[in-house]
Amino acid sequence: MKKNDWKQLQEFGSTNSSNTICTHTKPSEFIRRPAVLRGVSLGPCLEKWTVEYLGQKGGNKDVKIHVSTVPQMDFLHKNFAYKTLPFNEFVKRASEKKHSDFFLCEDESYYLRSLGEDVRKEPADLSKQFPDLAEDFHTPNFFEPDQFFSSVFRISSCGLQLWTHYDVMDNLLAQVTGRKRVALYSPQDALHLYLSGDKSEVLDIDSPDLKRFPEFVKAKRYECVLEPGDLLFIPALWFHNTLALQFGVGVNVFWRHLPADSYDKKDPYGNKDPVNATRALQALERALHTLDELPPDYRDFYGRRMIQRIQKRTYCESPSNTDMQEDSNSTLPSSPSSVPGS
Ligand SMILES: O=C(O)CCC(=O)C(=O)O
Repeated sequence: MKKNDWKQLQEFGSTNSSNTICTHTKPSEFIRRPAVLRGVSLGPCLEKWTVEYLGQKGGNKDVKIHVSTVPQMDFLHKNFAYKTLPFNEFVKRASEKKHSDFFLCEDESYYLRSLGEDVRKEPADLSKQFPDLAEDFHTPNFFEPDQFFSSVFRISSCGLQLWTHYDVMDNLLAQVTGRKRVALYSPQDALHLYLSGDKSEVLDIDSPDLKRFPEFVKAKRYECVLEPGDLLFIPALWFHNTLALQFGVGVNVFWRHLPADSYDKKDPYGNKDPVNATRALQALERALHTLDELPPDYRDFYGRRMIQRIQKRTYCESPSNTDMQEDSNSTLPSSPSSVPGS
């Protein structure tokens, strides 16, 4: 595989043809932006992972799944139920449009985000939870083995849409079967996304309620459609929203691109803010609490000055500046070798 096969995503609706802006030739140009690599040899999974085969090899191990009456899942208002099914039964149901056995209604939608053995402590790892299937799935080594954090099954009914969120680790989303649309937003657009924790309150990104979310129009959308054999690089902090255009199976692999002690140790999902960010947010809360003791016009005055100071100290000068930094940490390391089930 050649590095220059990666294509960075371009802004959605741009007049450039296709979803790529250019083909990069130098690894150092591989900046912390989403990029897609098409037609990767992901191993035998590309041929083998039919519903029947997944059922046979994955067996009847219980999996915890999301089930909803509507395909657009909403974590903030919990419009879905957590249910448990044997893996083989889950895959069968997720692949059908109408179900003879169901929990909520005959056309309910299913989603699996696989979990570790001890869901509160251990990140998911395909090679531990589904060793026979993990053998079929190979990804190129884009990071050192000790950076590996988790590998997660993403199996969705046709039409299933997952809420917009960010994760704190770098991530490769591999599409094995089915097609999936992925929309992404830059971390620099966070303030236009109406965040509640790591999730956006704007559920319907295609037809947003602009009375409630007027700033959303300012968020630049990047988009691609993943086909079997495609890998999408989702850098940490980039927001993403997925829509399964068909029943499909994907695997995503997270790795730590910051030093290991930057991350919260009790975070099996890889979505808790880095330790220093959490501390800074707590310190801000304390600072605001201190300001509460002053009269409103003083709070306003010092609040504005604090904002300016934070901006000066933390903002990258301009989006294009961060994009163009040549930082070896910000590149995807390349290696032609493969590891099964990593
Ligand atoms: O593919 C999906 O359904 C969701 C992927 C995702 O959220 C991720 O890769 O972090």
